[in-house]
Amino acid sequence: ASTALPTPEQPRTSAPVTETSREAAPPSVRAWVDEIAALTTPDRIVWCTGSEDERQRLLDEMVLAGTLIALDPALRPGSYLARSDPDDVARVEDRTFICSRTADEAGPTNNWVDPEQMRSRLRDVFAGSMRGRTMYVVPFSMGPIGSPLAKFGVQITDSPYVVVSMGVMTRMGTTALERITEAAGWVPAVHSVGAPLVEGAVDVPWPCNATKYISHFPETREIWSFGSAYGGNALLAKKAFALRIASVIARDEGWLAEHMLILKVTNPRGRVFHAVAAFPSACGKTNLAMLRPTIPGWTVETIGDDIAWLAEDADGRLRAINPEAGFFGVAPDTSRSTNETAIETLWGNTIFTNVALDDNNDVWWEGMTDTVPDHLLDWRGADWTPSSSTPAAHPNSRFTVAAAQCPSIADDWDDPRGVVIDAIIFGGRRATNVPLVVEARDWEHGVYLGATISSERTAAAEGTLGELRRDPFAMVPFCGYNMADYWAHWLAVGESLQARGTAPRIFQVNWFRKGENGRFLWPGFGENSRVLAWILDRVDGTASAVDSPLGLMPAPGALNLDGLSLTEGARESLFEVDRASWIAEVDSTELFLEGFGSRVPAQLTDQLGELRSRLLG
Ligand code: GTP
Ligand code: SPV
Ligand code: MN
Repeated sequence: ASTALPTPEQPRTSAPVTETSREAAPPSVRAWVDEIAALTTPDRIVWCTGSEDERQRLLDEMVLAGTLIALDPALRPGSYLARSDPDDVARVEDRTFICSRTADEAGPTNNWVDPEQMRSRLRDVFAGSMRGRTMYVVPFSMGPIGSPLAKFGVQITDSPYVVVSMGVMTRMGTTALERITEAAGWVPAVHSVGAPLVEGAVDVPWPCNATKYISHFPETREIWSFGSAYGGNALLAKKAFALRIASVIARDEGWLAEHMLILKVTNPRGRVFHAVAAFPSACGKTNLAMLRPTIPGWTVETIGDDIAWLAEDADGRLRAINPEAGFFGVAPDTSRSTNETAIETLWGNTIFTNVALDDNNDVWWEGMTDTVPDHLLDWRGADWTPSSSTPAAHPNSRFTVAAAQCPSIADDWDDPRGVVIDAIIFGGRRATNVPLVVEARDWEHGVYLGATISSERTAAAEGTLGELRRDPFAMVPFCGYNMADYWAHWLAVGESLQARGTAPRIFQVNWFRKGENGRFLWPGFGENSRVLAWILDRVDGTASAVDSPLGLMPAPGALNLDGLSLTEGARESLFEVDRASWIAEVDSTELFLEGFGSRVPAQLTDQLGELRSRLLG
């Protein structure tokens, strides 16, 4: 019997109950599972069905084991808090490896290790790594099952937290397994927390290993992840498959796998648009995807918040699907005033990781409410008061929740055909220089804008906060091959679209420019609808623009600022192009491009030259 659901309108959080066994799997999956079991020597093997019963059983087991804390069901039904190991809180980019045949194929932005050398290291660390634990076999589909754009994978993991999270983030279980065929192909992903339980040892709430390997083999399309149970390190369908491996498949098959949100916008005249936007980690994708417009007549609906797969359809139009089925979103600063839609999505059936626990057994994080609770348990479980010197929630604390539970989810969000894309937006977190919005002159200029994005580092990955780094297309941590070849691939896709007159327009935005007082010049969040309106009016042919060295900017009056009280001079500062600092920017871009040697497409060095002469002109 199925577990009683908290409310009648609760959507499915995983696939329906169906009978399964290893017999449902094609021989290649069975043989691989046997091989990994022989290597990792788990005590038990469980083939996951994705049923509600299975999910509840795993949740109950994790509560008993101390991995999860059940929140008060009257306040937040079906919801749990996980506290990770304090050393396992974000993606580990310096332990993320692209093991292509040659270092050149991985390119200068990836950590490359020779595949044979990595295989032998992995064999050593995975040998016996699941002793005393259960090995779960987790079949999944990225994209609506039956979509021509969808792809299958199977993750093996010894973490029940990962199983339950994969059940939210993907279409997981028997419905996926039954459709995996040798012909369709599937991506194998092996994951172990790397903490075998030897005879009589007691487990810890969040097992992991100080040594981590997040390894990808682009040629054989394999993923091996060891030592972490956190987010992108461990939910291998997400960044490892849907971006790093998928970007390689996409290059070979002529489509695009991108770190992009997808949204649907309806203008006051009822015209529907779809747009995608790539911003680096923790730079506003979830917030833009769930935006509530502050300007009248506009509606924004959500299709995806992190990853988009885009391909040309039979009519030559670029279509996008969201390969995921859930959100793994940043908690801090999510509030009714910044992202009311997210707050409403999180009413129940949510797994929170590394947020604070209040005295009512509910969650809290910095920026959630105006008033700060007098007492909390912080993300490590220690007493916390407003006078504490460390944040109550970890800066990269997150929520995991089904997309179907989002009140702004679009009716076409899981359309197997995907949605036709009208605009592509690139962005980053830049306190200086980069204007609020710029339109690219054409596809090549748009690719230049995407390729030269830089952004201040956030807590989404281990590293120095605030440090400026290049993050082309927001894909530096996620591109499975040489970034210069990736730019060439974007140019090739654009050539085909431009030839058919169907290429989406490309824009660059920056919500994070600061004034001299160090405060954001732009209010952001719902007010970003004003920028979206200009972008889509440009697509519609109804908004005017003026030229600038950087590209096209809103003509005076074209950006709707009605009812918005910007500080004195903010409108000008948001669009200011300081020639001296832009020439410095161009110099640094030139050095950056030189790092890729002769692989850099000539179109991009041409764009750089044109930008320099416009700035000097
Ligand atoms: P990942 O899940 O790591 O890929 O992040 P994301 O790109 O989805 O970023 P998200 O929307 O979660 O936002 C990250 C942080 O930026 C949050 O703390 C937001 O509150 C903040 N943020 C988002 N949009 C805006 C904005 O328009 N203005 C300002 N000032 N902050 C924003
Ligand atoms: C990101 O870092 O871009 C995320 C979180 O979306 S993770 O899944 O950990 O990659
Ligand atoms: Mn992301």
